[in-house]
Amino acid sequence: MSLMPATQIPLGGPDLPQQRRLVTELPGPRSAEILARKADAVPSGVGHTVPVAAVAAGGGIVVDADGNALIDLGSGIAVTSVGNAHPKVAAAIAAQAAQFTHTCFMISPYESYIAVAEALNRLTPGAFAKKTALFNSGAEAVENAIKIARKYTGRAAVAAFDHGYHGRTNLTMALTAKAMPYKSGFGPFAPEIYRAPMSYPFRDGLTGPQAAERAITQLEKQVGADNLAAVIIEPIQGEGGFIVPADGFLNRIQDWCRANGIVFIADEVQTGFARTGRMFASEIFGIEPDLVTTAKGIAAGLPLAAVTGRAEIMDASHPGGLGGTYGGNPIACAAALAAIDIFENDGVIERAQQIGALLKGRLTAIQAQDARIGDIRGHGAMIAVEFVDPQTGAPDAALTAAVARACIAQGVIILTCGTFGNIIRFLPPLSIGDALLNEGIDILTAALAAQ
Ligand code: PLZ
Repeated sequence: MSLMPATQIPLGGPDLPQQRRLVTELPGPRSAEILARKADAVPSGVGHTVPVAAVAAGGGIVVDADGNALIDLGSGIAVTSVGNAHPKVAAAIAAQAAQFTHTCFMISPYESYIAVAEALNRLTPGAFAKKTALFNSGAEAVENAIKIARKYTGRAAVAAFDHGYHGRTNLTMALTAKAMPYKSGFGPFAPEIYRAPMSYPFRDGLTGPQAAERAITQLEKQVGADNLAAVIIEPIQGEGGFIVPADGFLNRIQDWCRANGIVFIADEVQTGFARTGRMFASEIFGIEPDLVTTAKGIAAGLPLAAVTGRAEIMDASHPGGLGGTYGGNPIACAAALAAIDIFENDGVIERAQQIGALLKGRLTAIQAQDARIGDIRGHGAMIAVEFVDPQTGAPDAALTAAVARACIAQGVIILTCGTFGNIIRFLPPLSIGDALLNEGIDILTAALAAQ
């Protein structure tokens, strides 16, 4: 075993040199050794995208065990939005860890959980009275939102959308659309989950109201509005391909839910907390969901998730019906309070907007020269490129995978997504500088030209 000597491991955070630097091929020898141990010790079902072992991260850089510095265009899937190892977050974590690490909020409550709940009640869309319950992961938040909606309505059926992603637990696998890799062989799935067609302007050519009528008609005919406890939707779909619904789609679905006593749930696990250039993506569309699920960016990397929503719905559960040993862990809450302070006061939302403008500008210029880029879409620092066959418009997953592989080999952490695997998505930390963003796009441009 030849782990990097501790003296050579840099501290993470914003002081990390903001420069891409490759000192070995990827993986270098130390990462290769650690990944060989992974292969022996960790099941192959737990995959990885970038073949390096991380030792430090900050700003827009991830450093690996061989001293390579990679450009981070993924934020650990939209999590480290305030920047990895942000000093305010690290200090809050350290202070709380020295105070107490756990009492269980259901045994002896503590103030930081309540303060996170108050912040979410204030920050999520909608001026109505709200309450918040905390959990550990996005999937757990989604599970609890469905529990709450069922209890409130006394109904069983739940509708989710084509291309939707809501997690990997049994109920959330049922809500998730894509079979491979998320569901295949892992069933049977939870019952009473129904799927409706999504608004996908690039592929369906429908207006928002037209796409909404299509979805509503299908749900009315195949499920029945009276049977539906909840409709759950990502305002901008994440894993499914950064699909931005056409204007008016979400509003019409929300109105139909209201008219029919159906709880309208926005899954903002990926879109939440400044990612889209708004605190929540729901604001872009002017919707006020009954319940909002959040996770990822909320606590800068610590496991924390929330369900926030109308007080009368949130209060539907009998006492003791909601909870979990770790939900709202005090260290995660300390991290969340620090992260929320940064989101609110340190210009992070504006930075997301700038990143979006830079990315869209650069990508549009590439598209003008390259018909394989079928669509560029997204908001803020949640931008995607859809690769197609220029003749037929068919999704080109092979090209997408080849470009992503080439970028990663050059030290740019690039993520793909989409039902058809033909989308490259940009989810940089909002602490990344323009120079690294531009360099990342330069490398992508060269990788695309070489295919
Ligand atoms: N809802 C909208 O994006 C998580 C999944 C990564 P957890 N997305 C990343 C993977 O391959 O497992 C996600 C999401 C939306 C729910 C979730 C689930 O959040 O914290 O991963 O459980």
